[in-house]
Amino acid sequence: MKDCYVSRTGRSAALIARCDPVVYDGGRYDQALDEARLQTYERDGFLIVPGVFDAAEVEALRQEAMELARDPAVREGEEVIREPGGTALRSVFRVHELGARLADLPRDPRLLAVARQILGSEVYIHQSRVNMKPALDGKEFYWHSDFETWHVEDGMPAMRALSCSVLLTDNTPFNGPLMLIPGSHRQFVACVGETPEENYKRSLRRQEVGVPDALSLRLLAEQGGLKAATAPAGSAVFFDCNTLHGSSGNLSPWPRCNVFMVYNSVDNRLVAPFHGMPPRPEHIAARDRTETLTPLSAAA
Ligand code: 6CS
Ligand code: FE
Repeated sequence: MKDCYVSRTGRSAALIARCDPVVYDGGRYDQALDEARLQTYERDGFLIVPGVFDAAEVEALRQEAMELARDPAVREGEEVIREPGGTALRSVFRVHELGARLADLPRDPRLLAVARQILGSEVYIHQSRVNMKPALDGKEFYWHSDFETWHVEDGMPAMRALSCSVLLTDNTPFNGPLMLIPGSHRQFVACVGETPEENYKRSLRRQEVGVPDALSLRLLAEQGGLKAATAPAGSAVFFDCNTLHGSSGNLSPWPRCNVFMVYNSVDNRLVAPFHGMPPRPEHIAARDRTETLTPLSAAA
C-alpha cells in the first residue's frame, strides 16, 4: 500500500498536503449536520456543538466516569494512564466497554449520525477514553495530530476517522480546554525522530515523539489561528483525525473531564502499523472488536 503520510523516518520535518477528503459523500445518511455546520467542519477541521446533552444526562455520564476512575479493578488495569511524575489519573481508555452509559454513548444518534454523515459510511469505535485533567494537577497534552500516531503506530490507512469529545464538565479558559488549530487538518505534518518500541507506554503520559516541529506549528497557527473549545458541560466537539490540537495543564481548582469517542470508517480498518513494529494493544486501537455501530433505538 502506497503510504501518503510518511512520518518519523529520520528525515527532516515536512508538510504534506492531505490526500483524503474531509467530508465524505454521506448522501445516504441522515443530514445530522445542516449545510452551514458541515461547511464549518470541512473548513476548520472541527465543530463545537453546545447543548447536545442535558444536565441530567451529563451528570449520569460524569458519575459513571468517576465511578470507573475509583474502581480498584479499573485502577489496576492497563486502561488507566497516570499523570507524568505523579499518580493522579490522566486517562481511562476503552471506557465504551467498561461502563453501561458509556457503552451507549457512541451509539447515541446525536453523535453516531454526525460520524456517519461526515465519514460517509458505517463506523466503529477505534478508541475511547476519558481524559480526567484533574483540578490543580492535570498536565498538558502537547500539540499533535491524532492521525499521525494512529497511522504510524496503529496502521490507520487514511484520514477517514473523527473524534467526538463530550464535555462532562464546563470547559473554561482556566481548566485546560481542548485547543485546536483551524485548517491544520489539511496539512499532514511529517514528524522527525524514530518511534521507540512500545512508545505508547510513555506517549500517553507525555507525548514527545510524533509531535509537530515548532516551525510547522507556527506556520499553521499563523494561517489558521488558535481556538480554545470553551463550552458548557453537555457540549460536543467533533474534530477530524488530523486536526492539530492540544491542551494546557489545569491550574484551576476544578477538573476538566471530557469523554472521547473515536469513530473510524469501516472502510478504513487498521492494517499493519506503518512504523513496521508490532501494533499497539486492543484497548488503545481496536483491531478485533470493530463491530459496526447500530443506533440506539429511541425507546432505549
Ligand atoms: O496515541 C493516542 O492514541 C492518544 N494520544 C493523544 C495525545 N491523543 C489521541 C489519543 O488519545
Ligand atoms: Fe489527541
